[in-house]
Amino acid sequence: MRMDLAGHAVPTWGYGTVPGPEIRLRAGDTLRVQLQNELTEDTTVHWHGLAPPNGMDGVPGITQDPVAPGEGFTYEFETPIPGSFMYHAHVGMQLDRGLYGPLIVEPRTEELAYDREYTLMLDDWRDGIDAHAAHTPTAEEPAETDADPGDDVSFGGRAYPLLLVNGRPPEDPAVLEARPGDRVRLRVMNIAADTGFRFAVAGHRLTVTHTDGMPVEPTTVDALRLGMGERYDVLVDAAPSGGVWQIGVQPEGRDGWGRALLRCTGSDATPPHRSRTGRPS
Ligand SMILES: [Cu+2]
Repeated sequence: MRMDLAGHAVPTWGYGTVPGPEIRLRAGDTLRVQLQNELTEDTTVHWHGLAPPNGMDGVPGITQDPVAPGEGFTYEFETPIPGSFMYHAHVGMQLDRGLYGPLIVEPRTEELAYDREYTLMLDDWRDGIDAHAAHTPTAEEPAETDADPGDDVSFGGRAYPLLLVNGRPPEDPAVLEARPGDRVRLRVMNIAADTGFRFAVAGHRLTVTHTDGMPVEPTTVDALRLGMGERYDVLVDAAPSGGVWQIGVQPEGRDGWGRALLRCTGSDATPPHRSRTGRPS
């Protein structure tokens, strides 16, 4: 498929959209997903954070035979535990592309009170990006033969120059709408292959209610750190005065940033765009 990165159509592999369609069910429901492999190589789907029977867990060679090109597989299992989860391809580097999506299991009775909710999937990205700085020898980065073997590996996301929030680069951010004073539930998920993130909402505090799908003693913080695969559910009270606020995502240990916007009804202002180094442009 092609996806739009701020006006640039880039080729990638995805489940129709990036992220893929949200799967939402209730605790105790049966998840049933028909996979049809239209890729040129084997694939499987892994249900990140869920605990399905082994044969449905999508780890090729360990829990499931890979699904060959042109073949299909029906995933079917019960989802007894509520929480914020993810699904993604689990063959080779397929997860590095767009083959992922959110999976929400709602509790039978929701104990949290909030006015609206959004899911934010944080990703590091390279498909369609020409300048793979970390893979091109430069004066600063000598050719691989002279380099530390570690340079062959993208520690800290160096091979993923772009950061996406819900499949969108900072130049074209997702906009979360709320009314002033709304209590907003955010399900924040790190689906990146190689990047830890710091996450914050300008001018707002975050009350953490769940980590990795499990309820925790509510804790109010300024920012979160999410390792790869982690999910945090937070409550945010949109500013009573309204306005447009940056939802900022900063990679740990390197330059760059990603963002979405929290826009209160009646506010048209757009915060100034900032360059990928985080400095105003
Ligand atoms: Cu996973």
